[in-house]
Amino acid sequence: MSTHLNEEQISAFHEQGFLSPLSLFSQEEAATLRKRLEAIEEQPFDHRSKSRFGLPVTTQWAWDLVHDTRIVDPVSDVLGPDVLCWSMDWFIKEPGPEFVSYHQDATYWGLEPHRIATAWIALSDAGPEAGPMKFIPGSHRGPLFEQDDTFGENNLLSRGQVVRTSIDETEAVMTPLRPGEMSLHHVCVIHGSDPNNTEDRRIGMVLRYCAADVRQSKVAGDRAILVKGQDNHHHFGEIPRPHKDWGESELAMAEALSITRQRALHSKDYEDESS
Ligand SMILES: O=C(O)CCC(=O)C(=O)O
Repeated sequence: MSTHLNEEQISAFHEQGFLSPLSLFSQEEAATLRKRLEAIEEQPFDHRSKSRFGLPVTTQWAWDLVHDTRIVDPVSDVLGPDVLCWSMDWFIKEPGPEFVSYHQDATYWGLEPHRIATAWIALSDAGPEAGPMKFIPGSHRGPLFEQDDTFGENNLLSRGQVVRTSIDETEAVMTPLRPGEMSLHHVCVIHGSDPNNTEDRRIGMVLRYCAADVRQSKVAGDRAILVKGQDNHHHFGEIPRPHKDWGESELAMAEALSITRQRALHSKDYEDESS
C-alpha cells in the first residue's frame, strides 16, 4: 500500500509546518523496534550503548530502516526527489516532569537551506497524557528566533533551548500518536512537548531527512545516508551500509560522526572551552 501523501496533505505540511498522524508501522513492528532499543539501553555504558544515535551507521537493520519507503516516500513528497537521512535521534520521556521547551531545530543544526523534515515515530503510546509533540502552526514561515540556553533540569534538550519570543499557548496544536504512527515536521516550526503523565515511557524514534542540496555550514566532515534519488551535490560524506553490525570500522565512523555533530550542535560550548 502506498504511503505517498495526497495533495491536501502536502499543502497542509507546507501551510502548517507539520503533518500528523500518519500510519506507518503495525503495533507489532513498533514493539519489535522498542525491544531493539531497550536491548541496546541494557548494554554496559561503553561506546556501543552510547551510540543509539549512530545506529544507522553501526547496524544493518537501522540503515535499512531509514530507507523504509513507508517513511521515505512521504518525506520525499515534501522535500523533493533526492533525499538524505542526516540523523537518528531518540526523544525518550520517562513518566514524570521531563518536558521539551519551545524551540526551532533550524537554529542550531547548521544545515542550510531549510529543506529539512523530521519523521517523529512513536514506539510507545504518545497519547495526550504522555506529552506528545505540540506545534505552533505556520511558525516555520515566520522568523528564526534567537534561543536562550536555560539548561532546565527536566528539559530533554541538551541546553534547554527556548525561543526568545512569546508563545500563545492557545495556538499550540498537540499531535498525539499511537505506537507505530508518525508525524512530520519542518525544521523551522516552533515545537515542544509537556510532561509525561502516564506510567509508561514515551519513546520517539526521530529521523531527520534533508534534500540533497542541503549543506552543513558549521563544521566539516558531516555525513548522511542517501535514501532516495541521487546526490549530485556531495555536501556530505557517504555512510555505506554496514558490512557487519558493530564492526570496528562502523564503530569508528559512528564515533567520529558523533564528535562532528557535537561540534556542530554545541559549537558555543566548544568555543567557550577553547577561549
Ligand atoms: O519528542 C519531543 O517531545 C520533542 C522532539 C523534538 O524536539 C524534535 O523532534 O525536534
